[in-house]
Amino acid sequence: MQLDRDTLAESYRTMATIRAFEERVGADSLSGLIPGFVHLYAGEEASATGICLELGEKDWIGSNHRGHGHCIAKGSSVEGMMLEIYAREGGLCGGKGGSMHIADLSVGMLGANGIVGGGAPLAVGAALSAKTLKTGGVCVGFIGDGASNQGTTAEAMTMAVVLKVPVIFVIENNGYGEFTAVSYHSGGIDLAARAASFGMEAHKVDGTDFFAVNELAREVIAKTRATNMPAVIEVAVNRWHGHFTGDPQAYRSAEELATVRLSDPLVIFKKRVIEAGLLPQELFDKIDGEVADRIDSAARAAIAAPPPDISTVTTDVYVSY
Ligand SMILES: Cc1ncc(C[n+]2csc(CCOP(=O)(O)OP(=O)(O)O)c2C)c(N)n1
Ligand SMILES: [Mg+2]
Repeated sequence: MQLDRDTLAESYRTMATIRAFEERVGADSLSGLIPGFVHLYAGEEASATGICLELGEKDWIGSNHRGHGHCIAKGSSVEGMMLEIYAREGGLCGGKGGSMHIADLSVGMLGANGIVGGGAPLAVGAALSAKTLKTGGVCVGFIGDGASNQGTTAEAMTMAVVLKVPVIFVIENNGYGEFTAVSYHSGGIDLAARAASFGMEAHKVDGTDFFAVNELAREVIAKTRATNMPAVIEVAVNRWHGHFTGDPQAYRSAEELATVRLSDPLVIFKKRVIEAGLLPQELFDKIDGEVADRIDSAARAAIAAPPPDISTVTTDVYVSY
């Protein structure tokens, strides 16, 4: 394990924050407190956290409709995100974007995206700008297994290889595109191998294991940063909830739903770190308590906040350069 104790504790805090955030937002969505669709990232925490730990201020991420975990791992304020998701004044996008359109350029988060496959070209564009402006930055484009079938993704991968830009496509393979299993929607092929056929190095990793994700990310991101060569990481993750909150998941067996929760990335992380004698159980308990308080305060503040004023409806539409 190459990470120091502080980094281990902060990485756990990030994963625990994503989990608690998603469980709260899920419950409040079902109660009708949140407008619009909400897609939860619970179960997939080690992917965003392990990858984003290797990114800095000059780096960007592109995201998708299941983007809360990506935002939190890249450093967005959970308070600002809550206000945004509950459609309140002061949200990261003025309370006008909502769950599927949170963007936070202040931390290099290019935006969640309701268009499946829409994030990959944005990631290539950001990587091209980093290369052109010689910032030393890279861009990670988080896409799903379903999005990896999109034409936009194929075009983005082609472009990335042709232009040699520092982009890392992270395919979060959670086994489903909406309600259709990956074995059917992708024709049973190997997603990393297909991505590799565009001319990139492609890797696979177990997304329930934070350490495996992080070690691979460290190696791949450093190489892309040094060479401008794009790369792919396929992360095998488990989607704990339905495609969106309220999806009864009739297409998954009770056994499958129970089994995926046996590989909880947070529990796996804790066990490894405690057994290695690096951090005590008490510290994890303390972090869990602090995270629970923070999420509860953020949600309460969002519920109490006013909606955006009607006069803002036409603002923030265009960017002035
Ligand atoms: C262009 C486009 N087509 C279809 C949809 C409807 N849609 C929303 S999410 C989704 C599945 C995405 O699957 P995946 O990329 O695996 O992401 P996951 O939801 O599993 O995280 C689809 C088809 C959409 N939002 N945009
Ligand atoms: Mg999927």
